Amino acid sequence: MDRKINRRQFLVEVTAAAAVLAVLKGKGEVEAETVKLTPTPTPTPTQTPGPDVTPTLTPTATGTSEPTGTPSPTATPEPGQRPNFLFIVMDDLDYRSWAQRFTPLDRRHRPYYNPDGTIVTELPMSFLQSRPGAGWTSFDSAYCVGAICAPSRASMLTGVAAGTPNGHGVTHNGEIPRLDDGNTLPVWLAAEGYECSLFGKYSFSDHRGMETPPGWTNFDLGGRATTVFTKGIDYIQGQVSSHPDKPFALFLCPTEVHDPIQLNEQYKRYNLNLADIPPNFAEADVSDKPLWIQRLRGWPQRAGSMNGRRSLVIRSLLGVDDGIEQVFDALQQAGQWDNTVIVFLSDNGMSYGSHRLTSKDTAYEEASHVPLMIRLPWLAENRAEERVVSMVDVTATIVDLADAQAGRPPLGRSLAPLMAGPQAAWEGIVYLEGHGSEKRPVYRGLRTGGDGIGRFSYVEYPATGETELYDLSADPYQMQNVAGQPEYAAIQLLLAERLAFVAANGVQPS
Ligand SMILES: [Ca+2]
Ligand SMILES: [Ca+2]
Repeated sequence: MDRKINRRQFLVEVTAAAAVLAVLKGKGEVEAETVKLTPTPTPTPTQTPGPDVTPTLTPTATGTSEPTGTPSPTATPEPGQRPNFLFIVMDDLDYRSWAQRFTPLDRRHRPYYNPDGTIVTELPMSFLQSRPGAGWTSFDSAYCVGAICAPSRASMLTGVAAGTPNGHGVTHNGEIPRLDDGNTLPVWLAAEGYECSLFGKYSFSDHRGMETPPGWTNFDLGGRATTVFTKGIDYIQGQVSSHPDKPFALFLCPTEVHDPIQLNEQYKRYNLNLADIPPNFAEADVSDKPLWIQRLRGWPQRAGSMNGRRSLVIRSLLGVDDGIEQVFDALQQAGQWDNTVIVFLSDNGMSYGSHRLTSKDTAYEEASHVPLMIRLPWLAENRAEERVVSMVDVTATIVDLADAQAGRPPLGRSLAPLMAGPQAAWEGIVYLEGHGSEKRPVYRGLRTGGDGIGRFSYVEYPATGETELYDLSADPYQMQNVAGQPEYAAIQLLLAERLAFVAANGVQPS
């Protein structure tokens, strides 16, 4: 593993391995093409099949739902002008719950119909997902580094992993005191003249009254979206009147949709149907999985409880979406809409019974794949990006757009070129890690999907020597671990080598 590794060489080797794999698979059992040399849309397993109908129940306010307008002539902010940043950081919101269409039902549990006779379906955050005001990139393959609250949020604030040599050290919930909070994103932004504020959740089980960490002007912990967004709106209105020329970075971090969920009044009696449960729910054959999965006992075997839980999540999101509309209105009224970069994301996902798991903190898709949307107000179009990105890329993006200096060697890279031009090169290899518990061994892994490499999930458990490799183009639900299978040997070797580099250095190769 001490062979010198660099990105260019990796691309050459992985392309060759992909060609070999394609030939091997052409002979036999696995049908779907595995490795593509150009980015491709993955099948989106989270959407219900059927006609793409426009929901009619809820008007989508000011949104434009598809690419409109002409490309921005500059694709950059005004020279010398630093944009504001608005972060909306959700808690435990998995990609599937966010992206999946559901069917609203009337009081007698009947669906609504469109004029053409098709059943009305809705997205859980139809206002935000209408991409109001244009300039949005929907990153449909975004991953957190550690798939649990405090480690993930610390990665967002530092741009590094937890357990690598230069990591932030917050490997488990409750360990936020281990964070060197004098060297974080708000500190770097404050050094450039930003006023940084956080309303809501900071790490995990935050105690009110904790000392305000460096970099923050306002640091007001706790609260559901209704509370957090009200404070955010007050701040936007007050900030602009008191010092309109000072750029701000505003983090609104509601507790939704972390358990326990409380619903806004108007959604307590809201009825809906969900799409079918995914095939990896209560996975029947786990003989391909590591021992800790095989040893799980008492996993949910009926979908009802999991769908009940997810239905609650969706009704909660309807309320959060209403609040986001009010926050955006406040930005517009304050004259800051055209100068504010907006980032919407979640700290981690949730398993909902997939692979017999109910929670998070694993490398599986359900736990580590999160929603991510970013709006650059100087762009005129909306678009979706399928290539794989990481939450630490978001941190690098903010540093880039603010023209700030990161105080830590970044694990991620700025997404700004990717948002400005879909033709921009993007490797699409991100690092995943989890630091385990009594029953779950420590893992580290890579999720891939970008230029030159297909969609794979590769995970190692150093304590047990077990490995998992999923060929996600053929097996999006991770039903069959192909680690050790001869046709994947070349790909697995390259991924193992690359993973070893990142784990040993805390950065991607240059
Ligand atoms: Ca969380
Ligand atoms: Ca299986």
